[in-house]
Amino acid sequence: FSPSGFKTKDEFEACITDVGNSGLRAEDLITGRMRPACRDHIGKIPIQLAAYSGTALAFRDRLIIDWNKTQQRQTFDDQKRIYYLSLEFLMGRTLDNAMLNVGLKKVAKEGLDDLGFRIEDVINQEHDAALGNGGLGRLAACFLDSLASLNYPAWGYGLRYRYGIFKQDIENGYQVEIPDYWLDFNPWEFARHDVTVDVQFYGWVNKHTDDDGKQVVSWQDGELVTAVAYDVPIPGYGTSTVNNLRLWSSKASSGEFDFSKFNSGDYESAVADQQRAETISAVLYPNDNLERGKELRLKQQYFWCAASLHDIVRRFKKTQRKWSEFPDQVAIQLNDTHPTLAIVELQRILIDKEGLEWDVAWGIVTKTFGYTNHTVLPEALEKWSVPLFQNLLPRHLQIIYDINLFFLQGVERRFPKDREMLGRVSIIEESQPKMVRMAYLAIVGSHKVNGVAELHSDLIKTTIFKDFVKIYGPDKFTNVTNGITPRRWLHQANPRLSELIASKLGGYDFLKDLTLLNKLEPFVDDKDFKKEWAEIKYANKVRLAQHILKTTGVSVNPKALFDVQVKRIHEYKRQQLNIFGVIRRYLTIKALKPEERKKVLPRVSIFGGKAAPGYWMAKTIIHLINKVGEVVNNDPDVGDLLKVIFIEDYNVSKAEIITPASDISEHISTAGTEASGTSNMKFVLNGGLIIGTLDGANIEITREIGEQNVFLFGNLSEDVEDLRHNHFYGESHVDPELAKVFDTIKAGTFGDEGAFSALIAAIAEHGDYYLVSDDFHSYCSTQDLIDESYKNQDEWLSKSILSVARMGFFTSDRCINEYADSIWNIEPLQVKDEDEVRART
Ligand code: Z16
Repeated sequence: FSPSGFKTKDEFEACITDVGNSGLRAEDLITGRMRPACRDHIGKIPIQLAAYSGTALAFRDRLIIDWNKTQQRQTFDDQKRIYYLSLEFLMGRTLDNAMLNVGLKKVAKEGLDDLGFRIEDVINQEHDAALGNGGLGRLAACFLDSLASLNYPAWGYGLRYRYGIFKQDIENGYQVEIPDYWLDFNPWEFARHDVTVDVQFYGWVNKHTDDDGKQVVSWQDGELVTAVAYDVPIPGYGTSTVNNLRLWSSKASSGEFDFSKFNSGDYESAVADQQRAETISAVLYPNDNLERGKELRLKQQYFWCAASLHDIVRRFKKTQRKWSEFPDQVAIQLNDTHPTLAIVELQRILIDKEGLEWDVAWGIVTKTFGYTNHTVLPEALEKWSVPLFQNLLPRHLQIIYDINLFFLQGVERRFPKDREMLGRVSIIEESQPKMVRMAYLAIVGSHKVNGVAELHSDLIKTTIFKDFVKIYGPDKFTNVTNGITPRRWLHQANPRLSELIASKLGGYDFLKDLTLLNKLEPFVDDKDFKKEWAEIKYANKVRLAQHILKTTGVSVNPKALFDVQVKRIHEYKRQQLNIFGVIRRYLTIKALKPEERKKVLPRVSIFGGKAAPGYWMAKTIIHLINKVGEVVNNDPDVGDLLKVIFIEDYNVSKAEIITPASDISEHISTAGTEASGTSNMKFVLNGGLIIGTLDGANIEITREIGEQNVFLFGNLSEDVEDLRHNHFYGESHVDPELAKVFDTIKAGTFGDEGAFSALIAAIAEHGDYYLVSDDFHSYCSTQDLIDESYKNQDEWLSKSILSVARMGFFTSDRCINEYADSIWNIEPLQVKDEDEVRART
């Protein structure tokens, strides 16, 4: 038995009391290697923390072996690889997932039990890896899980932020941001001090002609920053494949950095130089669906793209192939426009460093890249000012101008009569200052562009990228509807439901082929099955109620209907519509006579989500939710009939508790604004029903699970433009029920009414861009319908079961297979039978 090869609980125990094969004992971890804050707490929490590190290191050792094997096999096999470039990877916790993927959670549970630990407590010691904002970052994490589970040779590339998304505290009803320093003890990363890349910034471009009369271009001077690789193992479920996520960390370049300054009295400026370099990977920008054009953000983007491209090219060159074979070996997917500079960087490497002709190089580049768009919101589309670019990346700006020139020449030839077209599609916007339009650059430099749900993919073709469809034809644009990994979002988050399903389906195969869930349909009339289904939901609600009590001090009745909206706070996602609806409900209850109140279905309205620190209106919405909660939760007329909860610091590990506990969840964005949404999928997969607009993936969810199982409301995306127009030019008025809600707020019922005036004015006076008033009536009557439906528990359960049975389509495994077939042209690696894993818990 080797420490990393444990199979039984006894071997596992030996392993963790000896802390894997690291030579450390648990005491060493407490006294020697833990941060001082933990050492001070010896005897309180750190013993749990030691159990966590012991367990994590034992599993990590195990993963390393498969990781090395996978990497060797991929190198030996030398197939085409997919590189997923994402500025965000919202991974959450790793240990639980690793235990389940390796198939040894049961062994670990029993071993920890023997040693006097509860596995849940041990799992809860781990800090979330929160290197993302919301849907986009979590999608990248789900994709990594699917890529490994399906044995695709794949790498993720990202940034190793020292601070992830901020931690959210609520103080007096206001959001307060606390830095998320998460790297104190992270057993899941491996510093690769042997893998570094020097990345250049600023400087100037030298063009001259060499002896053969060939033009040579070089980018000179400026400053160098070193990228250091940190590798994170990504285990697949039920397979020995362990892929790699490579995150870059910035530090002062040893070539550049002047160590003599330290000694020569210039200590301060030496430290400043070092800090400036380290600043690049210091912090994740906390905006979701908003780009602000800050220089440091552009630096992050180039730093990460340059390091990743260098790494990819270095790996390719080892194979001694011709450059023309590059697209047969390498596919690169751009997760939004954040990594668009990778296109320019590859072109630069090929023409300036490798000496290829422009056209040959450009052919290779466009065959290599694919671009995924995640939004149509104009404020989220990246644009960089030309002067900023010129200063930071002078050579890249020249290449962009050349790309644009050749592109526009082609357009002019094809559409000689349409002069205005050139201005519309130019990569350079002729504004003051000029701007580089990154989405256009990404389209021109890729062979495929995809949206993330059907409606969204149609919308980009008919609105923001309409001209490009004319230029390239419709085949360049495609749809890949988002998905989620059922391993984390069903099996891990809701183990009892997963177990019940497995008991009926004869095993856990559905976790690898989610369409097998349809075999649940016959059980929709099975009384015992339904009873168990209901009990599991109830148990999950009890667990959430305990969390709510512990964190907010409010006691909620788990028998009430749990209504959940958890996601980033944004006007387009319309948490304000939800809270206005809650206020209306409060007013309705207050107006009832005591005996009438007995007929009201108790409801708990649960909110969670972060506002970008600079997004004032979003913060106002959080404030209102909390103020409404204070009043409603303490009103004796209301009691259990209505509770309003704001769960602090919504993140991946909280989502794992919240998602399985919802009866209804809200996906109520203004039609046409939410590209896809992915929490909608998570909730339905866990047996919750949804209320939603005809937006994003709600539409496809409805198609799959049946209209009778979804509570739809609101205006359609095709009518939004006219409605907005009417707000200004037609007769428009605030919905009368909504007006009563506004009056209540203005009367000071929820504290200082001035605090909320901007929120009301946006709707009543400034054009109601998000159609809150237009949709209010329809929203409220649909909520009333939900109350009625919930009273018929038998029918409700049938809807819940049928919905789960029909969710097979929304696995991220299906997405990844679609990307692999239609965009990347890659095949899974054959994994030998003896390497295939192992009984599962
Ligand atoms: C983001 O999370 C999304 C889009 C975007 O432009 C930027 C960020 Cl940080 C989200 C979309 O809003 C959401 O609808 C979608 O489901 C998700 O990306 C994944 O595609």
